[in-house]
Amino acid sequence: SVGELQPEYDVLVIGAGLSGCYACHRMHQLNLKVKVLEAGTSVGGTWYWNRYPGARFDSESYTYAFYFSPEILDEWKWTEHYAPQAETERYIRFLCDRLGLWNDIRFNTSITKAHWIEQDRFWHLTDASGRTYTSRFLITGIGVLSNPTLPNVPGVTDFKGPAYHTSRWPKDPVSFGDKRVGIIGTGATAIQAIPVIAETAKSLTVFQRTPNWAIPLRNSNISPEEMELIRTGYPQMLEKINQTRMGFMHGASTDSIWDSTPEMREAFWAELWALPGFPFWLSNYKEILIDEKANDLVTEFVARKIKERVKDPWTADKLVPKNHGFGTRRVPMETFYYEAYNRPNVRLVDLLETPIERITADGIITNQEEFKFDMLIYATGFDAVTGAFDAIDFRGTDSHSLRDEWQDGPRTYLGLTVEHFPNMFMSMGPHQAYGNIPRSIEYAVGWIAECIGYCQKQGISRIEATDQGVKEWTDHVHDLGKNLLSNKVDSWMTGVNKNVAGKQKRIVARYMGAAPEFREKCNGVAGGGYELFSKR
Ligand code: NA7
Repeated sequence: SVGELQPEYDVLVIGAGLSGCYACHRMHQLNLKVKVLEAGTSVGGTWYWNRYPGARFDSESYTYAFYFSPEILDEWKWTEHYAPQAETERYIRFLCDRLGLWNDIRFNTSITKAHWIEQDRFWHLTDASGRTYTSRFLITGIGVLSNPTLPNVPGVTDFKGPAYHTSRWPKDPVSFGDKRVGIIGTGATAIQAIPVIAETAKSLTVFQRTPNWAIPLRNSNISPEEMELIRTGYPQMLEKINQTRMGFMHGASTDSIWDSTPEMREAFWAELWALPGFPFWLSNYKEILIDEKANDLVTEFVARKIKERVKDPWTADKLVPKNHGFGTRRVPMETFYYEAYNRPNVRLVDLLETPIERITADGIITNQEEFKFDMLIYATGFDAVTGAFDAIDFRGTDSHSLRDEWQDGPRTYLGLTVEHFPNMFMSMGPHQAYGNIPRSIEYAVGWIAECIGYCQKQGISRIEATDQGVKEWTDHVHDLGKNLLSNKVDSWMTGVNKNVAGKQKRIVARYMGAAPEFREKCNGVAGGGYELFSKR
């Protein structure tokens, strides 16, 4: 009405990764005034920050991209089955060009506060320089793995040579040629970086706490003819992707491990092992991720594969995980990772046996030995899932603090909304189906856009998850994960980060049902006029 206070924007979006870029596009389609606020100097999110050596997809490039625009899908050509970071960054910039997003993204803008003010019913955001922004709706696209963490060891800032977290890698090329390099961590990131750094470093010392079950990626180039086949096959590919639990082309096998003889198992596993990418993890016997006995069998197979590839028996043994079974943490995909340890310039240090005592000006001291380095690399991971939320002071109605509300684990409705946080929507927040993340983003942002469109049409100025909605969804998400072995293991997927105070305890961070069921449930809520939301 005349004289009513208007916010600066209809919609503010935090983060210009895949979520933020797609959200910007969908808001354009609704003719809404939108601004995307991004901490970095360009678009890409995960694929902007993670430019460490060896960074690449370990999902097929053509399934790990957007499908919403047939024109964009048709025009873009991937050159590798598992795209390296630079190619993905180019792809996201291309998206922004084609969709005309650049003018609505503000860079170098790190949001520190996001407060809902009931008086004007606006979101009030503040950036690190103190500038404020207001909007009616808020969409977070702040990532699942975006808040990097350093090891909680004494002296972590004392090292005087170059030291990089893999997720804050410099844009200028880094050379390892004459350098003694130390790297801490052996997660998916380190497993990509180690073989590449080992090729040129004078020496590379790997500090491992928990080994992981990595399997071969088997990347290869895509010829123009093959790309042509991929392009014509997109509709069938999408049909398949839409049916699988994790949103990849690889569905779970319906075969029971208990119907197979040892010979049949061996043959099946050899077949899966030879395939590129995720099939060994995702298309394996249906019991391996829920039944400990089944898991033991497949674990034994992978242990054998690792030991065959590493020459030094001590190192080979240390690289085999002892405390968790195959597939119960995120499975890193590797390209000659294990062979890297056969090089004379690479050495493994087992931190379970010889823990780090401190980091010094020129290296690392364990309880056994002093190491001197010219460069240190922290491949130590992230304060995952809720970490990006904790880094911003989110306040809802009556100054409810999101950090406080989620202290014992996140509570959400559909993973998309939170009680006490009206008009706020999360893309890739906790309790969403992750798996193939771009697929999940396309769905989540699409749902959010439809909800905002609905509010516009119905004259709703304030929509908020109800207590009942949050309770039912949170209970449902907790139930879904009960049988999974992965929920009994510490990892970023269970919200554990030993470097962060208050993150020592396992939580249910993700929706662990099948992606089609997630979408069906969310579609039902929307179709019913946004059930269990309060609307005014
Ligand atoms: P991850 O998978 O969380 O790995 C982090 C690694 O760093 C892991 O090996 C940790 O050992 C290690 N770490 C962390 N803190 C320490 C300390 N204080 N001392 C020694 N070692 C430490 O992160 P990534 O970046 O590799 O991968 C993240 C995801 O990105 C990945 O799963 C894919 O989905 C893509 P720990 O296991 O905690 O013993």
